[in-house]
Amino acid sequence: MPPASHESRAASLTLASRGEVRHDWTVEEIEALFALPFNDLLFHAQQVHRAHFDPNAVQVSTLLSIKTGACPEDCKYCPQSGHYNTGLGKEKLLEVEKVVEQARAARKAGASRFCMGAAWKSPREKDLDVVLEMVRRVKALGLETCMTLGMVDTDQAGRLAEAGLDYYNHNLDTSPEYYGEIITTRTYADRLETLGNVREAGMKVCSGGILGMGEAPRDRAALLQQLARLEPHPESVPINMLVKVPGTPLEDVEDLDPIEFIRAIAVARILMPASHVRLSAGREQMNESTQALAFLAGANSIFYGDQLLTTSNPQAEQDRALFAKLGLHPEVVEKSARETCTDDARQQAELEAALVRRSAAALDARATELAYDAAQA
Ligand code: SAM
Ligand code: DTB
Ligand code: SF4
Repeated sequence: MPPASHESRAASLTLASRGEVRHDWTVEEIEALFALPFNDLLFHAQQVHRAHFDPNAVQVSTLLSIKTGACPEDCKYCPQSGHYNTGLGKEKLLEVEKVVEQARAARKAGASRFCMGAAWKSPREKDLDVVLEMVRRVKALGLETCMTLGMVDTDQAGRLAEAGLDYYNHNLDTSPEYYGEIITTRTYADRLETLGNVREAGMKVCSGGILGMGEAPRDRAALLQQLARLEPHPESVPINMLVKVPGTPLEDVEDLDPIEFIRAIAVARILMPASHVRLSAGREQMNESTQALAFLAGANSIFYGDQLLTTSNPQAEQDRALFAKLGLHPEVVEKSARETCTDDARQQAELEAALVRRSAAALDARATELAYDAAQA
C-alpha cells in the first residue's frame, strides 16, 4: 500500500473542520474520513469531541423490553422477529408497576435515562394508553425517558411528547442500498417518516444503526451520511455491533474487524459533533481495549445494566470498574431534565453526584499510585 502523503492527509482533515455542524456530507467525503490513517482519524475525532463535550463524561442509559417477541417485522438481525425461531419466549406488554419498579432499580444503579422497547410494527391504540402512563410514571422518578415502539404517526408522536417522552429511538439500521437485504416488511422511507413525526412533535431523536451485518464499507459510510443529513442531527446516535443470535438469518455472518467499528464511531463523532454517540449493543462481545478505543473515538453514551432487550450486556459492576480504570464518569443530567423535580429526582441528583465523587476518588487513587511508581523508578 503506498504511503499517503502528509498533504493528502491534511487535505482530508480539512474536509471536517473542527466541530462544524454540516448536513451535506457526500459519501465520498465520508469514505475519505474512513480512509485516514487510524491515528489521524482518532486525533481528529478527539478534537471534535473535546470542542463539544467533557471528554470523560459518558451518558448512561438502561434498557427494558416492555413487550417481547412475536414481532411481525422480518429484520434479519433480530431475535424478536416472529419470522425466525430463536427460542425466545414471548411476553405481553408489561404492567406499569413492573416497569416503574425496574426504572427505580436502574436509577438506583446510576442510570440517568430509562429506555423502553417494544417488539411492535407500531403501537396499537389500547397499548398506547398504557405506554403513555409508563412515560409519565418513569419521568416522575426524575429519569429521562426514551421509547422505541416501531413506527409512529403524527398523532401518536404528539401524544408521546405530551406525556413527557424525552427521546424516541428509531434506527435507520443500515444504508438505503443494503436495507432490502435486511428488512422487507417496512421501507427506509417509512423509517424516515417516523423520524420526521418524532421531530415534528418536539421530541429528541435517537437514531443509529447496526454494523457487522455483512454490509460493505460504503454501506457504513452511507448509513452515517443518512444520519448526518437529518436536520437537526439526532441528539443520540446508537452504533450497535450486531449481536449474532442463533436462529436469526445473520447468526453466521462474518465478524466485523473491531478497528473498522472504531473507525465508524470516530466518523460518526466527526459528522455529528454535538450528538451523543452511543457505544450500543455488542459490548459484551468486546474486550476492554476495544471499548476504551470507542470512548477515545468519541463514543459518549452506553447502555448500562446486565440486559439489553433480550440479550446480555456487561454486568453493571464490570462497567463501574471499567469507568474507574479509564477515569470516566457518568454524565450528569442537564438541569432542564430535572425541572420536573420530585423527591425521587432529588435522590437521583444526589446519586449522580456520589457516582462522580466515586470516579474522582478512583482517579485520585490511580494518580497517587502512578506518582508512587514514578518515585520508585
Ligand atoms: N421494534 C422496534 C423497532 O424496530 O423500531 C423497537 C425495538 S428494536 C429491537 C430496536 C433496535 O434494536 C433495532 O432497530 C436494531 O437497531 C437494534 N437491534 C435489534 N436486534 C439487534 C441485534 N441482534 N444486534 C444489534 N442490534 C440489534
Ligand atoms: C438500539 O440502537 N439498540 C438497543 C436500543 N436501541 C433499543 C437495542 C439493542 C438490542 C440488542 C438485541 C437484544 O437484546 O434483543
Ligand atoms: Fe421487530 Fe424491532 Fe426486532 Fe424489527 S428490530 S423484528 S421491528 S422488534
